[in-house]
Amino acid sequence: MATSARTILIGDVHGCLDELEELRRTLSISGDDRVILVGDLVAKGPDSAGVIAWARAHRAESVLGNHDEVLLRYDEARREDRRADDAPEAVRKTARKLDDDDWAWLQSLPLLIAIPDHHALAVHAGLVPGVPLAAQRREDMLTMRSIRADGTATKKLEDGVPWASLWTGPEHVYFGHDAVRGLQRHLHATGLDTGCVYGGRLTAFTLPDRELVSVKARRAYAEPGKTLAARQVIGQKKREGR
Ligand SMILES: [Mn+2]
Repeated sequence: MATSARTILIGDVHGCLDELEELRRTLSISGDDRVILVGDLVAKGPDSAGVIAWARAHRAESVLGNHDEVLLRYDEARREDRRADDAPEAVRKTARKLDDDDWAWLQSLPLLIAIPDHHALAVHAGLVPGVPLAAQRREDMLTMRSIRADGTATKKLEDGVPWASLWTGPEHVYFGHDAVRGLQRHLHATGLDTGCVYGGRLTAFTLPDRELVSVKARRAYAEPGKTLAARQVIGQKKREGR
C-alpha cells in the first residue's frame, strides 16, 4: 500500500502513548507522512513525557494545547523563581522527566499550523468565525468550544453553539479540545478529540484520502468532567433502550 505524501492529523493524546503507538502501526506511519497533532499531548494520562518523546522521534508537528501551556507556564515560573510550588504534582512529575530539548520543542509549538496542500489549518480549540486569523485571540484558540449569540467565543459547552458548525472556511479546520462533543464532522471543520484518556478512542484523519482511523483506549485513565460523565450515562441508557 502506498503511504507516501499523506498528512495525518491526530486528536488529543493526553499521555496515551500505547494508543498513539498502536495508531502509528495501524496507519503504517512513515517518515514520508506529515503528522500533525492537535495539541494536549500531556496531562491526565499515563505517559505525558513519553508522548513528547514520541512526537520528537517521529518528527511530528503539533499545535499548542491548553494543557501543554500549563506545563510551559509552570516551567517559566520555576525558572524565574516565581511561586511554582502550588502546581499540581502531576505537572511537576511530567516536568521532571523532560530534558532541555523537550522544553525547547514544547516552547516552539505554534497556536496554528497551516496545511496549504489541503487548504486546511490545525488549531487546538477553535477559531472565531468572521474574525481574521491574525486577529484571533490566543485564549480562544486554546480554550473555546462554543459561540454565543453575540458572536463571541466561550469555553462553555451549553452557552451557545459549536464554533465549528459556524465556520465557513475557506480553510478546513482540524481541531481537538472537545471530548464531550467527541468526533465532529462539519462542512468546514473536523473535531478529533474522541476522549481516549477517558476510555474512548484516539482518532486520526488522513489527507488526501479523508480516511478516519481510530484505536480504542486500553482503559479509562482519567475521570471525565461532569458534562462528559452525564453524556456517557445518557449514551448508555440509549444503548440499553431505556
Ligand atoms: Mn484542551
